[in-house]
Amino acid sequence: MASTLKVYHLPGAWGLPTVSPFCLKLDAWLRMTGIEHESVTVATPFAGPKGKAPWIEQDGQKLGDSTFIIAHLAERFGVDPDAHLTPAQRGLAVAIQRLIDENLYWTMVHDRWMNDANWQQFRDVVLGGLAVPLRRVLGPIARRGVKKQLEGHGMGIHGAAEIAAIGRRDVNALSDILGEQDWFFGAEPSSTDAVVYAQLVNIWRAPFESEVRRAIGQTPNLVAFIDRFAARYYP
Ligand SMILES: N[C@@H](CCC(=O)N[C@@H](CS)C(=O)NCC(=O)O)C(=O)O
Repeated sequence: MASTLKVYHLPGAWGLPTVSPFCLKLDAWLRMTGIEHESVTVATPFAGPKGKAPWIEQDGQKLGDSTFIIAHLAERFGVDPDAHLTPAQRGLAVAIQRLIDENLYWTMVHDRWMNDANWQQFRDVVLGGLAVPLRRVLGPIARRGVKKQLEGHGMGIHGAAEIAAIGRRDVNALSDILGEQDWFFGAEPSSTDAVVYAQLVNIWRAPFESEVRRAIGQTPNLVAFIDRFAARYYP
């Protein structure tokens, strides 16, 4: 018999089970599919097989990366919340996921970590699982590491106003794709809704001033979408 599926994620705040959009994406997808598991909160992502959160462990095997994990679990448990999608919608689902995971996410990282006022608050959230003296030492080191990641990705070479414009454009694109629909692909939720919710709610619910957060506030259909998803999967 298979051992319990363990899902490792970073700590939560602001009423969210985790402040990591990738961890929340997986958590939301697990809620959507009803796969039984044990959630384990970790203070740092370093024990994961890729040094990032989330990761899972079952039968002595670890697997990292939310997208690989979801593909693995869908096959292992024979579930597919995307079964109703047309080929064109499947293509669009990949494009939306890339927009969020590979672009919009990095605007949020910039706003949380590089904006001084936001960082004063966020450091105690993101390092909240560590003892206070360790937090004080690790905070600046972690911040320098994230700055390097941002530059390596490419987002970090832009100025704050440019990053805001990039994020605003992503948010408006998502709003245009959703339009009047309840879910990104019509009347039934799919994995894309978990991807979008996890990222948007992490910007929307965080008490940080940012242009991207303001952009979400100016798209009533996305705000309604966040509330709809939360009401259905996080009542
Ligand atoms: N592609 C990965 C990205 C995971 C990721 O970047 N997780 C962040 C937390 S939101 C992390 O663990 N960062 C730690 C680090 O980069 O040192 C996924 O989809 O799971």
